Amino acid sequence: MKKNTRKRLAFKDYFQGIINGDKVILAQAITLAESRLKSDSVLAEKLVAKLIPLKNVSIRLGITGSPGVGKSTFIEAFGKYLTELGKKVAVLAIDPSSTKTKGSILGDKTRMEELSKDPLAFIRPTSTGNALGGVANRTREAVLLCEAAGFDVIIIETVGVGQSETAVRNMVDFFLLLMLAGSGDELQGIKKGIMEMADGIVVTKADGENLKKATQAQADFTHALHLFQLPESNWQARVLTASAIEKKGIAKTWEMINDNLAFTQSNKFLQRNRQLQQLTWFQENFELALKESLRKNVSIQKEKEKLERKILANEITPLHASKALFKKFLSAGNRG
Ligand SMILES: Nc1nc2c(ncn2[C@@H]2O[C@H](COP(=O)(O)OP(=O)(O)OP(=O)(O)O)[C@@H](O)[C@H]2O)c(=O)[nH]1
Ligand SMILES: [Mg+2]
Repeated sequence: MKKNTRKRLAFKDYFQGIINGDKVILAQAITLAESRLKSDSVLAEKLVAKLIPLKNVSIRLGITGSPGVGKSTFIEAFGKYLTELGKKVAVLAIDPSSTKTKGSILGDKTRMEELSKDPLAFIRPTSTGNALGGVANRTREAVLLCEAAGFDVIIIETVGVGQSETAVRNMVDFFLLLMLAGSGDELQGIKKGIMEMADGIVVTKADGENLKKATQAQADFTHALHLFQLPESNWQARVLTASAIEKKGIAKTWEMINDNLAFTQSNKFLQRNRQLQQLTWFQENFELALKESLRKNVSIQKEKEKLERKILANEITPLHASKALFKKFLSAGNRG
């Protein structure tokens, strides 16, 4: 909506602003990367390419958990802890729910109120909207832009609703799962997959009446994790408890992350993982480009509709139809 009225800066102004760590310009550059306008995304890509060689080496953290588990409150406390250590912290909150309402984003802003006022922090809610597969791309670009702006720790927050977790897992060094004691989280099959991706679990809201349950859940999750095979990093995931409200377990979480980084640095996994993530990025983009060219190709789309009708009329099998379409794409498709 406001795309048309948004003022665009000159390339050198984005570049210089980011190098200077200017948060306003950083935010504008991320908007550019998220824009659906071709000219914007081209400019953003150019910017990222030019900034990559100059970027700071940061720690990339993914934080996930079910709605209401306490992600934002935890990040607020954790982020404040880090800025007090003198670290510059960027938070990119991916919000898959915000197509319909802006509620969650506004909520996040108020929940991270202190952190958002902190001169060492930068908070950026990102609506995934209806971006088709482009979310991962945009977030990666945003990460690189934050690194170029000198941030030491980049936190990517995502709600635990499936797809976005895998995407975030593929762009971070450490993946933290927040869980609530006695919420039934531990029993759900879906959670097992997410637990297997985690380098650490923090049982949230370990305070007041909840403390005992949280300590029990810690033991249960630790037991469950030991039943899993060790991941490629060979790192045994740990389980902690924390209370963001009482500021407990925050320092321990940072310690766990640092232990993991030291461990994966010494066994060389850290570096290799980042390289593999580069390859994933490459592959995903190539596939996106293929899909895009397919979608835009009028003659292929026409042929596709024709074949769809034939499939429905039982005149051709889906397998034959897909082969026929692919053949057409190979011969003429890429010329439009
Ligand atoms: N007792 C207690 N309550 C907490 C703690 N952390 C968060 N809460 C409460 O739990 C509720 C949800 O917290 P959020 O931080 O918004 O949770 P979230 O995971 O970011 O939620 P979504 O963004 O909606 O997925 C709020 O009412 C918080 O006040 C904690 O450490 N202790
Ligand atoms: Mg939140």
